[in-house]
Amino acid sequence: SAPSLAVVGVTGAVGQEFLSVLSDRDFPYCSIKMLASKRSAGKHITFQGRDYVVEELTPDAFQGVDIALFSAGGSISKEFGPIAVGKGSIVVDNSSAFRMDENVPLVIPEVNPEAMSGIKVGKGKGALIANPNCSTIICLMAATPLHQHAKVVRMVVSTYQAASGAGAAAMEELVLQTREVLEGKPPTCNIFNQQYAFNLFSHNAPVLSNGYNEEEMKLVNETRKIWNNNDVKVTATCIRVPVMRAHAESVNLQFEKPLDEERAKDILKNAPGVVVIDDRAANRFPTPLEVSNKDDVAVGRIRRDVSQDGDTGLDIFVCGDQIRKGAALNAVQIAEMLL
Ligand code: 11C
Repeated sequence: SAPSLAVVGVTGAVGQEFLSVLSDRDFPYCSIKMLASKRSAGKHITFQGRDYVVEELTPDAFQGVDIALFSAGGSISKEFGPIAVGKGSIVVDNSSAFRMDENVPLVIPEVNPEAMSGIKVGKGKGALIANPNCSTIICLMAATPLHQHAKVVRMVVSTYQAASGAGAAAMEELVLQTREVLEGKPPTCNIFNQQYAFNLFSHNAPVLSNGYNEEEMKLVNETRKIWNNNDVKVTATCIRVPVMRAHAESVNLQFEKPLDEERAKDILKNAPGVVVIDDRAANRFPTPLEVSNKDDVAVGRIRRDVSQDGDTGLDIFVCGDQIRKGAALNAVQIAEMLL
């Protein structure tokens, strides 16, 4: 029979996208609970023609829930994730709370589905599965098919990250600031501590003692875990740009074995969840706008890295919808594998 679902953080940007993706993919369910903080409890949500009242997230909310999709921030996941698991729910968690926990699979369905083998609905056992960070998902959707072919030994990532990664309030602030700057007014800076519209800045995640910010170290550590390879060398620079909801990433790859441009293009054209947009003559390559609200990650600028010997280096440019494949879609694909 169809599973019972709960969406935790349902009023947020990712929570709302969970509902769209569940609907688009005709995800089967017998019931669905809309859960959020006390502040949002009592709001009404229409989903698939039915009216739902948002319920306050409490430990009892998980009674009888088979699959709980969480996107309400790390502290909520830390508190309520284990409670849900204790009640027999399988939690797919979009926060960073459990990603690096060695007992928790960190999964991109197209990349490492085997990491969650054995976890299924109907076994009467709760479990936690972590959704990787959006920048990691988008990067690895393109890098993995090439890695499987020629083995990546080093990867250098530079990101251009959208407002959506910082939530619905950051998206609203980008709109507001753009209007204010155009009207010659000082921009309202509530979410970030500096002007965002017509600007860009180093990612807002906390900076660590090694000089990297947390977002950058997520790319390093999560890649190693997902590829099950602690030897791969990864470095990253993450930047927030005034784009609404899709991340772009420049990815430089160094391989163990040779891989030429044409072969790489063929591999990417055949990779699940990836589209190639690579028209050199027309200077047409992926853009955040054209992947917005789309499921597929787009790859282009596929070219030999002239700084490396032979065919052992490639540069690529990747764009993916942060809220969709970077968060909600990936989580719902994980949920599909539980059935
Ligand atoms: C961003 N990736 O684009 C971040 C937000 O670990 O899930 C999500 C942080 C996380 O700003």
